[in-house]
Amino acid sequence: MNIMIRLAIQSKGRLNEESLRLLKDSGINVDDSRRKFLGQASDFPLELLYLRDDDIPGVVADGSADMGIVGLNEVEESGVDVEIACHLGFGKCRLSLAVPKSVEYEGLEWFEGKSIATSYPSILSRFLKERGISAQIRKIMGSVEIAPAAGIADSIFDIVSSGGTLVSNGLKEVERVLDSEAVLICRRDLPEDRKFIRESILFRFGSVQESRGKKYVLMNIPTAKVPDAMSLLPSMRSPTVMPLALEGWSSLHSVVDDASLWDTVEGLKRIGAEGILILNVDKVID
Ligand code: PRT
Ligand code: ZN
Repeated sequence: MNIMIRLAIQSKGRLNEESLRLLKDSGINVDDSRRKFLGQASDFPLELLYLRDDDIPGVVADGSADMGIVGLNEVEESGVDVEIACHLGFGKCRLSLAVPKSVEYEGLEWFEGKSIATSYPSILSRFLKERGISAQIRKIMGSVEIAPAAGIADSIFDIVSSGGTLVSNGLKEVERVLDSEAVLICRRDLPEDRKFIRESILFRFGSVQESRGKKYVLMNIPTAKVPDAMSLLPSMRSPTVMPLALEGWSSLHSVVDDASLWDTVEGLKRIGAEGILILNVDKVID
């Protein structure tokens, strides 16, 4: 029998597309057109199991799947014991307490004796218990943000991303309880003969993540200006400097973070860099 890893991902929803993209960028191609319940990678020992996100931590914990890609919020809510193998940098959000914006909120004591609507009762009750607050938790599975206006609860505990949903429902975020993002989880009792596949997935995911948000920059620059150029590039790996055939000029190559790209490039231009090329970084292997 072929040794394989079974990876559970969200079948549809916010994490589905990014999960598939991460696999594809990692050279793991799954034929998505015939997506049903199980999919098979064509060029990697991996089988995909498409599930609702809520079910992923449980199936990984019980070994029905070996690994999973799911929001940390779902892992925490499920309370199961799985290994968080790595953070994946997408699906970023937070779980927060929010109250009607008219409330003069001064601290967590406000919640004492109040009702809170949420789809995350376990995380909320753990949080309140740790802080010694007793409140009434109302579990509702959708449209939590309408609960206060509908008279269902005094406040809510829900996922916030941009905060737009809170604002449009007349609510304000008052306590940020958990920062979440998609994570790669792994069953604790992964059979020994599958561990090399787990290592390969981790290595590939790491390289893809490392390359994101980075650009490769090449330019020609007067050799006398190379030290100035180096000082403009503080956060970078050591740049490569090569002499050009043209006397007194060098070619400088480096990797720059997207966030500082334009500032850096403008600075380099000011000190005399020419022919600046900015290229996408496909993979970074450390
Ligand atoms: O069907 P299934 O059960 O698989 O999916 P689901 O409907 O339970 O989950 P889905 O697809 O909505 O979200 C999957 C995961 O994405 C969540 O568990 C989080 O880890 C992550 N995530 C990231 C988010 C958000 N951002 C997010 N903004 N999940 C939900 N939201 C909601 C939020 O509750 C709010 O109501 O989006 C709304 C808009 O948020 P604002 O603050 O940007 O307005
Ligand atoms: Zn769900």
